[in-house]
Amino acid sequence: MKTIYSPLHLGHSGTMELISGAIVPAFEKPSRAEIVKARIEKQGVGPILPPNEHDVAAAARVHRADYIDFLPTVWPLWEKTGRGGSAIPFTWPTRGLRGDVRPKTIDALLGYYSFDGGAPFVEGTWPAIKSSYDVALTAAGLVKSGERTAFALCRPPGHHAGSAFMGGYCYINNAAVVAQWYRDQGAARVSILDVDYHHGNGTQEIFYSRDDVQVLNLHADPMVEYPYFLGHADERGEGAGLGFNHNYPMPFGTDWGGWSASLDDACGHLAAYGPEVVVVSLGVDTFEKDPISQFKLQTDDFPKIGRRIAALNLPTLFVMEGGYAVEEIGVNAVGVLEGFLGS
Ligand code: Q9C
Ligand code: ZN
Repeated sequence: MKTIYSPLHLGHSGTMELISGAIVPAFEKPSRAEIVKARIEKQGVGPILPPNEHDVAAAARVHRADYIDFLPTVWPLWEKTGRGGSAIPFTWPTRGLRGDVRPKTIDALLGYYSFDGGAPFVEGTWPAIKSSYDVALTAAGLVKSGERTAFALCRPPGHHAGSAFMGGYCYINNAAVVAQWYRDQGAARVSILDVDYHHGNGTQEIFYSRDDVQVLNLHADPMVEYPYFLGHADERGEGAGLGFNHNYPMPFGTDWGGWSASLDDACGHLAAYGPEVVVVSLGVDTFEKDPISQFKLQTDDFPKIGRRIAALNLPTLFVMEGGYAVEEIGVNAVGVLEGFLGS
C-alpha cells in the first residue's frame, strides 16, 4: 500500500488555539503527520511517495471559486497590515447580519469565509493546504489506475471545510475533492465514509442535495460536541440527495460496542448503494486518550475498523483527517491500514 506525503505541511504551524476559554498551543500540529509517517516506515506498510502538483481546478469543483481564490491571499493580506502571529477570524455573519455581502478587509474576509476561529493562517499555511490537496489527488490517482487502496497522508485535514468556508483546522475538503474527481473520471457513484470523531459538516454540506456521492458520517452527538450545528440523525439529504446522507451521532463514552454497531449499519447502506470507490475520511480522534474527544476506542479497535472496511471489497482511498493523541496517532492510524491489508 502506497502512502502519499509532502513535507510542505511542516510550514503550517498555528501559533495558538482558543479552546475551553483558554489560549493554548494548537492541537493540530506538524508532529501529527510526522508520527504517522514514522509509523508507516517502522511497520513497513509500503513506499512513501511525494505528490504530483495539480492545479486548483479540481478544488473549484466542490468549493466556490472565490473561496479557493481567497485562500492564497490570506497571509499576504495579513502581513500587509503589519501583523504576525496567526491570521484568525473573530467575527461572523450569523443570524441578523449580512452574510450576502463580501467585505473588503482581511479581518472581515476571514469571518466571511469561515464558521469558526479554528483554521489559522501562518506564512506556510497556503503551501501546506495546496500540498495536502496534491497528496489527496495523487493518492486518488493510484486507486483510479487499479491499486486496491492508497493512503493520502493529508495535513491539514479537510472534512470541516464546506463549499465556501474553512473551520475546525480545515481549509480545502480533500475527501470531497477526490470524491468529485472520481465522478469526473467516470465513476457513477462514490461513497464517503467519515470515521473521524467530529461530524464532517463540510462534506455533508457539499454533497447534501446529490445522489451521486453518498455520505456516511460516524461522530459525537452535535448536541454536545463540535461542530454543534450539523450532524443530527434526521439530516438525510435534500431534493435528489434525499436518502443519500447518513448520520450516526453517538454519546460521549461510546466504545467499540456502540461505535462498531454504527459502522456495521453504515457499511450496510454503503454496500447497498454500490459505489465504484470508497473514500474514507480517516480520523483517529475516537481514541480513548485523545485530548479533545470523548469516545473510548482502544488501540486494538483500529485494525478492526480497517478489517470491516476491507470486507466491503471495494477500491478504497484513505484520507487523513483528525487525531490528536500524538503519541498514539501513528499506531492507531496505521492500525486501520494494517487491518485493511490483513496484516
Ligand atoms: N471542545 C478535526 O478533527 N475544537 N477537527 C473543538 C471542542 C475544534 C477538529 C473544541 C475541533 C476541530 C479535523
Ligand atoms: Zn475530528
